[in-house]
Amino acid sequence: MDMAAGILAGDMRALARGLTLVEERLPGARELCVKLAPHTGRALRVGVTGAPGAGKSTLIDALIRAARARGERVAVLAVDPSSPRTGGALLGDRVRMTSHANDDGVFVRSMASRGALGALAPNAGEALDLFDAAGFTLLFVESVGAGQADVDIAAESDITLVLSAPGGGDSIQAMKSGILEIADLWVVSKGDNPQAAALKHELLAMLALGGADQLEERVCVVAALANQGVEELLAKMLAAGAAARADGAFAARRRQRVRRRILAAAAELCAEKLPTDTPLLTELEARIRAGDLSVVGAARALLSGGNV
Ligand SMILES: Nc1nc2c(ncn2[C@@H]2O[C@H](COP(=O)(O)OP(=O)(O)O)[C@@H](O)[C@H]2O)c(=O)[nH]1
Ligand SMILES: [Mg+2]
Repeated sequence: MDMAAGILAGDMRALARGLTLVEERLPGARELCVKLAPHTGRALRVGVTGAPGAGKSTLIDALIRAARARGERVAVLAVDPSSPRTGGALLGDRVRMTSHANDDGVFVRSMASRGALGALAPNAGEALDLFDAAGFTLLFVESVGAGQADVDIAAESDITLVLSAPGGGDSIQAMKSGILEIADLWVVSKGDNPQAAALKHELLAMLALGGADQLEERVCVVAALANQGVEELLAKMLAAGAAARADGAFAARRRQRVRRRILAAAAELCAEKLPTDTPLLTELEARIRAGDLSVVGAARALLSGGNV
């Protein structure tokens, strides 16, 4: 059986091999994605972001349990910053989620983020497509909240959860601007911590200032370790997913996602084509230094083969 057929039939080994192809951009990856594309679009994709230690993996683990009880098949993509220093965090995720190791309705995979700390792996979206084609109905992608990663994670997800934990340095003010805006649901994690209620109020106040609507429903306090608020959060996520499916928001987001991928791939192809050492580049560089041309002007000239 070929790999695409194997994945569609729910063969987990074919899925694992397919994920490696996509992650490493090995030969056959593109063809595989083309074959699977018509079989994607059924699963609900949930992005989970927040600072390291905010409780993302613990929450996902609890959500998996609740979702399995409802008959969902769940796959998790844990995007790990590739720095060797954070190897321990990855190991922590693996250990935590092994509680589902004997359940074939749960599949957990980690992926190195490459690029900047926390940036979503370029092929994370394609990995989610593979999960989707393999018949998983609820997909989580966990990523460390840091600038671009949040934008990426929101773009590849149907629903985005932004976690913040009480105590420590993870105060709302410390969160990067922009991260709060991408959230569909805001989660105060570690609800068993006495400071959780204060964090919720701080969050509500800040979001109200920013003009966010339906705040009371969209801010959730969850104590994942004690399994409190998990079922409620899952119910909200599934309801939001169903509503988005019904009103067309889902389909619109999916179209946007494919367009975004085309543009990213096009930008990459353009970058590959650019010369890095030509007489034209030397000339443009000299003209910038002489005050005759701007950097953007030079870039335009480079793209158009020398016409300034
Ligand atoms: N008290 C408490 N601690 C929690 C809770 N959820 C997670 N933690 C702890 O917070 C730490 C970081 O959790 P983890 O899920 O790895 O965070 P991540 O880096 O965001 O994935 C771990 O030591 C967890 O045991 C919770 O609900 N209550
Ligand atoms: Mg984690």
